[in-house]
Amino acid sequence: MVDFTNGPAPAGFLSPQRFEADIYDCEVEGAIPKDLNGAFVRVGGEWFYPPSRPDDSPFSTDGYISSFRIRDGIVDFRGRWVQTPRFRNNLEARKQLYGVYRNPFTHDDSVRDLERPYLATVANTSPLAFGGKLYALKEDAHPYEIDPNTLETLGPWDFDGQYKAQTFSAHPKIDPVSGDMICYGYEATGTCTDDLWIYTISPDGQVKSEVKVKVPYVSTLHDMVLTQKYFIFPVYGYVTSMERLREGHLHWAFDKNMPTYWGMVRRDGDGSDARWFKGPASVVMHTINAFDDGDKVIVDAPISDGNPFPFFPQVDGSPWDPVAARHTIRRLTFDMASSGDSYVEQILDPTDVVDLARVDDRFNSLPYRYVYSSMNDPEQPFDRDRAGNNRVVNSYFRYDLQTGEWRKFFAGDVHSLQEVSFIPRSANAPEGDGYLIGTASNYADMRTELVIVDAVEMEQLARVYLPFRHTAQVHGRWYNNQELPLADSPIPEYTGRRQT
Ligand code: V55
Ligand code: FE
Repeated sequence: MVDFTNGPAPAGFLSPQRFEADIYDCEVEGAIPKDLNGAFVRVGGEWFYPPSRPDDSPFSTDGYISSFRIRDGIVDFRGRWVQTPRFRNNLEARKQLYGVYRNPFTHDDSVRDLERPYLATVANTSPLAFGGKLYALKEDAHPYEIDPNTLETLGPWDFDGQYKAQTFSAHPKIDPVSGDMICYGYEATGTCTDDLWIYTISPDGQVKSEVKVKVPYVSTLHDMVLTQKYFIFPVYGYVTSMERLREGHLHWAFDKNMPTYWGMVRRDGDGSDARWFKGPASVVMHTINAFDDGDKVIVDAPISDGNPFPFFPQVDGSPWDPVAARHTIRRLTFDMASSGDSYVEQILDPTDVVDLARVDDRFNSLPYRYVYSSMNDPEQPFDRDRAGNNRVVNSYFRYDLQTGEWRKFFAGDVHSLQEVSFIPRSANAPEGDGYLIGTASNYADMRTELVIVDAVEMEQLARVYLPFRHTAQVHGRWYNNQELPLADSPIPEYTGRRQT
């Protein structure tokens, strides 16, 4: 029996739907550019069974992966649960066996495994396409390989045993110069360990280097950033310990007195020369880009002064602070020729933005010009009568780092946008020449829409309508048909009897 009455989101846009879906030939308004051939892949989660405790984090929801397969102006949709051991165990037991966020002590006796916490992953954070393969990622476990066409779960993948860390981040980077993937695991040797292991993997799946470092304190090392010379890791505010976990708490609490550290690890070194620069408290859940400038390293990121997540408590018991949770786009400058451990932090613009920013990935780790993300533009209308009292992100933006110009695209007065992806118009198009793509929740019609926008004019080209509200997205990405071996969707099978 399933009872969501006292669980999270018992009603409303994000209430659990618990189905898998195939929509052949989706409803499209406008014209999808004919040169788009690929898939917009979303990873997120929803509760198949309600959480074991009301204070658990939405980051514990069961992983779900979906794909909008686009070619020749048409779209086919597919959505599937990620079949983790945890998901299977719950189905078999017909109930939630697992405790709170990344705390193995709180799981049911039948599934508790303190030595192998990664068996409790929900694979609900981000998609990754690399070397022609598709994965669903969460930072507490190995990647789960997914068939890019059927979205079947093929299982965890450790690069034929070459990847030795127990965990794998949700935000590996692809170096556009070498084509290699830079990935890492923190808490790499077990729960609460201070081991950060960094790997460089070639597109044919061979591990080219393994670099091991120790972090200054164990924190949520959710994202990293890359230059041609350095692997760069922010460590900030969220803390954990075995004592906390034994007491039954969620994995993270926020300590506003902890400094921010930025780890600079030479890509051609062995980790022994890692330098940790130190600055005031902040949260850098996601990054934008970085590049080398002589002896300097420039890092851009959406940064908040405090805890962006109300469900991770403050260690001092203070209430969550929504003002400290706001993100601004900031630029950090590290002088690698200096012997000190300080850096310069500059707010590039005071606009309050969503921290899920993208760049034209061909410029990852290199000097670049455009930042794309989403925001709630207060000058645009919101129809509360039709759309209810929902939290809203109504616009995409392009921020020009060279001129300071902002261009915005407004998605509608009953809509809230998820993470945007940038698609270059062609492999050789100049930076920023292309499209933006992402999903929007339509709170009035209670359905999900895929939005396709010209990234220069910031005008809508097409919109795809799903006939239902789709699960919460954490991260979504566009992958073209060179990056994934995407087949044309088969016509749905006919299993009945035909009249002849
Ligand atoms: C994030 C999301 C997670 C997680 C850790 O967005 C960090 C940040 C959906 O799960 O486990
Ligand atoms: Fe993320």
